[in-house]
Amino acid sequence: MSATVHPFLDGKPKRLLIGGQWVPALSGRLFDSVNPATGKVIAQLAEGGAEDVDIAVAAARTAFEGPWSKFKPLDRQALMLAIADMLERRFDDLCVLETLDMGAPIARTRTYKRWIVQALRFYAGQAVALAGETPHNSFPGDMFTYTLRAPIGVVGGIIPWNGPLISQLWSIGPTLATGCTLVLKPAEDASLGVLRFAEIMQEAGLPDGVINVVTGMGSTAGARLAAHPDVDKIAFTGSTATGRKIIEASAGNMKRVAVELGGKSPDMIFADADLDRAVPGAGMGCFNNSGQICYAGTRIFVQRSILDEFVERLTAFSKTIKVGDGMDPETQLGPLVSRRQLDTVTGYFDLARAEGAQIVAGGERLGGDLANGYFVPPTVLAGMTNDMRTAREEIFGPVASVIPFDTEADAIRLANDTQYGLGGAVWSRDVGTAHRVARDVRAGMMWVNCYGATEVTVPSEGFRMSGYGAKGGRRHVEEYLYNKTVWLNLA
Ligand code: TXE
Repeated sequence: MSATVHPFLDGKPKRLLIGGQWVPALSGRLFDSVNPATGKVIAQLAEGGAEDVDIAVAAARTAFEGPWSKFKPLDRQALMLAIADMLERRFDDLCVLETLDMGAPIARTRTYKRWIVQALRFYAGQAVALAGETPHNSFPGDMFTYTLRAPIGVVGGIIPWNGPLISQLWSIGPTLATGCTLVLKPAEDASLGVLRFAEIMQEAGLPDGVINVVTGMGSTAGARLAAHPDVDKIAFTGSTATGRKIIEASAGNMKRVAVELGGKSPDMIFADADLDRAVPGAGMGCFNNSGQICYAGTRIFVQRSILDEFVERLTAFSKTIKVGDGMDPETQLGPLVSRRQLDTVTGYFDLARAEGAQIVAGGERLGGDLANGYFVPPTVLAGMTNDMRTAREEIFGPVASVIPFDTEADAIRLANDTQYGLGGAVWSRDVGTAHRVARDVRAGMMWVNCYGATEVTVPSEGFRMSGYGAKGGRRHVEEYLYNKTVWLNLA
């Protein structure tokens, strides 16, 4: 194991959080957490299995029906605000851990602080804004009707590795706001920040069993959570293939399901766009977090009259990006998360060559000082068509496919020629073009003259094979509640 660089990495195996206690997996099994910048093991974690998930679900049920149900909205709000305050003071601790665990540059993980603290405060506000309705009815006799918005119960949160500190908030926030309880299964490639976050929540007063964390494999712990008969809802973020399994597994007890899945989002650059903004905007819209973002703009459609200039400028821009160990504050792109992800992405480099694409920037694993880590540079593919596999499949690496179009109608047709529907952008100075394209592309999020703006107060959700279920905004909170209609006979 590498030298300790963070107090949380003290050489002791990490445990599961179940019912407020930190416990080993019942099987005693452990798995390694690897720093993708060095390829070295930085911690060992308990490998929770189906039997640990069962105990965690029981603890979540006990908390839901017991002490936690006595927490009034103002009490839940106070807890969330206390967690937000504590995180605000401790955030450096978390962002360093996230960088060591999954590779994202510290310059990026530091920016999560604003987002996470604001998210907790937003959901804290929602806790005191839950309300039913008193609809007027026309039922014969003297009847009074009202609706209650009741917490759905025990939620299973299954999250990926590409930004776990943020991903976990998408289920922790609405769980605490509504009075649900949670069993969280982080990704095997990046669980450390989630475990540390749970410790901080406990210090801030989180009651036992309200949030439980079971680290472990997707095929065992994750699958059990998705199929568990006493889990009322699954909130999943991850691949489309696993999302389909989650939906199937949830059918056993008709769980509510929210799935945020993959994408192959279009970014359309019209000839009248301000290229000084569009080139870096589209570039980082694709390369950010080493391309490991669900809504990354990986298909860059460029109007033919500016194609050569755009490719030249994007190539030049990609070469200015500093790739390296995320702990260096100058680093803009860190490594890919794992050896497996590295193999996937370099496999697509080979496929792109075989399909006849021109690799005008990047396209090789980085060596030299970075040879032990899982580094690839920003990669620009030209000579592409939208029907190549490289342009159709989610790569989840910093790989931009540049594809020409002629007319606005072509751009929209190509943008929609995908199984996905998560995000997309249009760059143009013409307000009509911008609005028509934003209206006609079938995706859950569209950006005009920018890429990737998101905010917890604003709902967003995928479409088609990118999944369903809101994240952010009031709608997100509503998905953790069910509607109960009560009829009173006043006669
Ligand atoms: O994803 P999985 P993986 C895409 C991206 C990436 C590919 C594979 O293209 O290259 O998926 O990544 C848990 N039942 N995205 O294999 O399998 C797993 O333990 C229940 C896009 O890492 O979806 C982890 O916690 N759970 C994406 C979580 O699911 C299961 C983010 C995600 O892992 C399970 C990540 C099962 N049968 C990958 N199998 C995005 N949309 O942001 C696995 N898991």
